[in-house]
Amino acid sequence: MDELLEISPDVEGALAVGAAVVALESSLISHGMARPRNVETALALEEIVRGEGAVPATVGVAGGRLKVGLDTGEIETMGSTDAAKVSRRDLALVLAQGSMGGTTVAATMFAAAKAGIRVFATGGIGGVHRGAERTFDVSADLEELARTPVCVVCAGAKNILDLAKTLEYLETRGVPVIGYGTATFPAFYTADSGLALTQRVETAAEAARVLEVQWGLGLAGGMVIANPIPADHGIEGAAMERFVEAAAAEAEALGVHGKDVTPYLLDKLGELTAGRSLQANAALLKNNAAVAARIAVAYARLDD
Ligand code: PSU
Ligand code: MN
Repeated sequence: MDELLEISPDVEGALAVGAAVVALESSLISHGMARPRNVETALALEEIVRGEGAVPATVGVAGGRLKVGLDTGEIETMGSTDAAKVSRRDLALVLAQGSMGGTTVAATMFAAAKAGIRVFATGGIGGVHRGAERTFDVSADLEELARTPVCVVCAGAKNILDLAKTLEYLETRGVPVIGYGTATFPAFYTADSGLALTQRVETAAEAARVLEVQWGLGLAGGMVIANPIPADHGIEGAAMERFVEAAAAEAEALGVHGKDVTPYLLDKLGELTAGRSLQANAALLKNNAAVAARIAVAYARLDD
């Protein structure tokens, strides 16, 4: 076994026979949601993936190893310990020091690719922050999407970010952003950001075929499958916009910066929406896990 990368036996077994596997992130558990909802949601996502006929692989860092396929005990520990937020640049230090870490989209993509997993479900990707022209705050998730061949199924990105700049950045870096049954980029809590997408698929089979062509051509990077929040769980765009502006203003006034910005804003939005943002978050995560599993199953079938 690789000393630094540990793949769980069921994930390894599935990969060995070319069966469908879906990676799941753990910064959601360490920083995205409070306990006990974080652990409940993480375990529910695994169940949904299994229900669609794929094997879940929750990624995280523990005991000096990058783990692909945390077990239930490890997920519970992650959810109740003070784990670090681990993006690409944090991997080496957190592994070297043997501490626990929840992996972001960037670090989860890196681990998934290393293990041979091609499909990953998350809530929302990081992106270009509002005011990035002053702060240079651009999530490492975007660079990872440009370089690492993993398909990320997400509900777009939160409008705590500058979504128009985020899409421009992805276009520049050659990352397909494909609407899943939608012609506009979803804004996480809100199904429609109003920003048009030029790429769209309707089914999991169609998405799987695009993956096959992307990597068959030797295009090295990843792909975003933008899957809107289910209609009955969305929060109205204008209301959300007011909450985001309030949260962002407070973060700026308090001097919150760097890796603390995203967790701070998420927490603040939970407060401002009286928990509605958390319910919406869980609903869209489950929806993304199901779609990712269907894409992974369709992708695995292409080789049969
Ligand atoms: N967006 C969300 N919820 C999250 C994150 C982003 O709506 O929990 C997390 C993801 O793990 C994402 C990370 O990869 O924050 C991005 O952080 P940063 O902007 O510091 O790169
Ligand atoms: Mn950042």
